Formats: sequence, structure tokens, C-alpha cells
Amino acid sequence: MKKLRVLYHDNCFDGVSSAAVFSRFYKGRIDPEATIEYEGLAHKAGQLIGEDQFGDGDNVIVDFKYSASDRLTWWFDHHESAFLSPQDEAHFRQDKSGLKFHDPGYKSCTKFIAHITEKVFSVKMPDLEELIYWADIIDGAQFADAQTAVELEAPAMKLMLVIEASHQREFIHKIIQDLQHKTLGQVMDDPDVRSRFDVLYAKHKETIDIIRKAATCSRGVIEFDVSAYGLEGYNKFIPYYLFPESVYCVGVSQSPSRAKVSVGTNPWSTRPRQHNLAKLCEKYGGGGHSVVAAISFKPDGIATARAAAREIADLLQNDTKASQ
Ligand SMILES: [Mn+2]
Repeated sequence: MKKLRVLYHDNCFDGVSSAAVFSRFYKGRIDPEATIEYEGLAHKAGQLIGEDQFGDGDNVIVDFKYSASDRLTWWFDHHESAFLSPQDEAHFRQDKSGLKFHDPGYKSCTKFIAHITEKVFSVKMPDLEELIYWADIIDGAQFADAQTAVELEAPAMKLMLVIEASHQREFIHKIIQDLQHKTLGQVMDDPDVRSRFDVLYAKHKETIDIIRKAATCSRGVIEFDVSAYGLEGYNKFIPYYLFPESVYCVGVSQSPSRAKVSVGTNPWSTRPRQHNLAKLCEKYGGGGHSVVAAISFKPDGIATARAAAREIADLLQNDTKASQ
């Protein structure tokens, strides 16, 4: 009887789904009697996965950076930045096991695993199609509309809220086990999952109200300042849900560790985007992607953050006016 340890990207719908899909594959193709353990991994700057995090049987990392450890048996990742160092990348390129896979062209690691296990190992898991579909939508932020992203009607979206906010290992590991043979609706029907969702959903609704009261939208640009409310994390699609006609969003928030300006593009806007937001934020010491970027300031730098947010909003407003 084999032993497997699954190291997965913690508090992430795609990480948890990847763990479930790989476990199903492993039991179907490698050893139906395998004992499987789970270990969540979180991003910390420059930190390697410690040798003590690997088990003494087979080890797989899913939806997370490569490790050059001899104890790593399988690896699947779809992140652009999958290697901590050129040495790690060289180690992966020289690997002859045929059990390590990287393709940044995939929107989710779950779909990547499902494709590889079918194409390379001839294992089909048609009953997991729903999970694979939703992991791809969620990790790739490919929501059909703002309602899907914010109203959280679909069981997958409800489960996403629960997975992202829950830090008890046993609870997440039970979800990984359930996802291997239940529908997403059945997983959500678990009373423990349901009661956690209810609490988180009430908070989510409060957040929508806070942003609704704080936000204005002028010339295609939403501006809001929620620094007085201590919102740590919030669903980043809420502003576009409230102002469907918007093109950009500039938000100011405050946590104990920093004051923050978040700048984003409405993914459902039909108007062409004129600016690279990463470049715009770099001028203030921030960065990110072309469609979503941010700037962090010291915790007492809220006035500077507000001034930067206003400047950026003004620039984007003139831009959207010019393009009309
Ligand atoms: Mn992922």
C-alpha cells in the first residue's frame, strides 16, 4: 500500500480542487488503497518548501512552485513564476521522471492536471467535469458577468468564499476528500460548510453596502475610500457590480500593516482599455498587471495614498472622456 502526501496551494479554490483531482487520479491509476495526507502551502517571499514538509512515500506539489528536492515525485503548476531560482528551473528541465509538468498557458492547475492525466495516463474523470469547469472560471477570473462574481449563486462560488477564508486544516482536508466523489452542491450541503458560508456571506453583503455608500462613479472611473472600515480583503468585483458602466476603479483601503491604493479595470467593460495600470502604479512605487495593480504605503501614509488615488483617478477620467 502506497503513501502519498499532497502539497497544495492553500486557501485557493484551484489549489484545493487540484488536490482533489490529483488524489482521484492517484487512487484510480497508481494505488486504490493509497493512504493520502494533505499539506497546504502559502506564499512567503523567497522561501523554499522545507524538507520536513515532504512525507516518506510519494509526494506531489499542485498549483505551487517547484521544489528541487529528491523527495518530490510529481509536480503540476500553471504559474508564470513557477521557479524560485534559475537552478530550480534547470533541475526541472533535466528531470527524466516524466511525472513533473508545467504549462503557464492553462488558466487553472485543476484543468491542467485533468488534461495531463487523460492525455498521458489515459485516466478520465467525467464526474469531476463540474469541478474542473469552475476551477478554470474562478482561477482565470473568467466570470460571465459581475452578478456571477458577486452574488455567489453557484455552489462553486459559495465554496470559493468558504475555502478562501477558512484556515483550519482538518476542515479544508475534509472538503478535498468530499470533492473527489460529490457534486459541488452536495459539498455545500454539509452543515459545517453551510454555517461557515452563512457567516461569511453576511459579511460579504455588509462589504457590498459599505462600498455602495463609499463609492462614486464619474466619467467611467469608480472612486472609493474604505480606509475607515478596516476591510482586510473584499471581493474585487463588487465595484463593477455596483457600476456596470464603469471602465476603471480606484480604491483606497487601510489595514494595520499598510495603506493601499488598488487600481483595476472592469473586466466586463466593452470600452477598450487605454492604460497599463502596472506602469501607472510603478510611478508611485507600486506594480502588478496591466489590468489590475496596486500601491502600498506605510500604515500612517493614508493622506499620501489618498492623494495618489485622486491623481490616478483624474488621469483615467480624462482618458475615458477623450475616448468617448
Ligand atoms: Mn492556480
